[in-house]
Amino acid sequence: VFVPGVAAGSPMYEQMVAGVQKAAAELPNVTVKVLEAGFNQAEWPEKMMSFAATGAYTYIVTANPSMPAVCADAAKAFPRQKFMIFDAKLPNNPQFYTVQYNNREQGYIAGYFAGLVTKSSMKGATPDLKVGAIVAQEYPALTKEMIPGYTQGFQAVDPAITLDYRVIGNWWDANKAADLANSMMDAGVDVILSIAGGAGQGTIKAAQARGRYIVYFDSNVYKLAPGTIIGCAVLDQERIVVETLKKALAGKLAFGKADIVNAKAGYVDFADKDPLYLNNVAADIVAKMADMMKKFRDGSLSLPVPQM
Ligand code: RBF
Repeated sequence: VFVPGVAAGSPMYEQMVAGVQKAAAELPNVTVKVLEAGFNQAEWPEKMMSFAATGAYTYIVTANPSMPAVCADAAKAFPRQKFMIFDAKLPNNPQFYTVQYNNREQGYIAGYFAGLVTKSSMKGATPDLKVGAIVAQEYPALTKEMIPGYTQGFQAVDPAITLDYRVIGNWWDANKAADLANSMMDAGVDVILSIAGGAGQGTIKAAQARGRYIVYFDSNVYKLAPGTIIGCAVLDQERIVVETLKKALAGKLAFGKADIVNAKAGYVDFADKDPLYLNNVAADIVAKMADMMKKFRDGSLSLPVPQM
């Protein structure tokens, strides 16, 4: 498992590692090595090359949308090496299996929730119709899918709602994230979407100190800050990692294929069964979210598949 960053605090990476370990525990003769490649993205291709050069791994498992490009040289140098990349897309290369999420649906779910909260009379909601997003880094899945989906979601609640959007510049600087959060809260923002891995801790702490709200991406993390993190638009990366590894080890995984999964299939969802959600969110918002999520889950609402 090649973690492009650090697993702790990064929901998608924590789920990937957990999924691989779970599959390995259930399958005979599988051993797992986890390499954390750290935050210097310029070093990733070389680290991937060294990882593949060992020849020790039947499959290299990794995750994030930049990894097909990061793996390219290693794949060419070691044509028998197989890669499974989650949260990414690379079709038509028999060394790779990839699966991406419908991040537009994920963004919409977070945005619809944020819109309901900013319009509400919940304790931490301000009179301003302003929602926030603090992101670590810009990349196509974020700027073309997640943020447009988020915007579509809160505008479906009220077209007058506006977005305060800030970029930290890396995935680790919690102090900078807190500064950005405080500056947007000064401007009247009451609910902030965090897509920033470990740096998001700063956003959470800042919102907690001022009684405002966080909507989170990827994993159910209500318990990190109950009553502050009040909505989680989740991806079931752990489940798809387990399923994919089991298929591969049974000789049934179609390498060369690029899959995409969505809310109807249950891999993109809203964590709305947790008491830390139900007990901390106004009942009318819970009801409106349930109506909206029912449509995603039964397929009567769906958003276009990302083309990137
Ligand atoms: N997500 C994290 O939680 N932590 C990270 O360190 C991290 N690093 C990333 C680096 C790059 C170059 C890219 C493109 C994405 C990264 N992601 C990271 C984002 C992650 O793959 C996913 O897009 C978001 O978590 C939203 O689902």
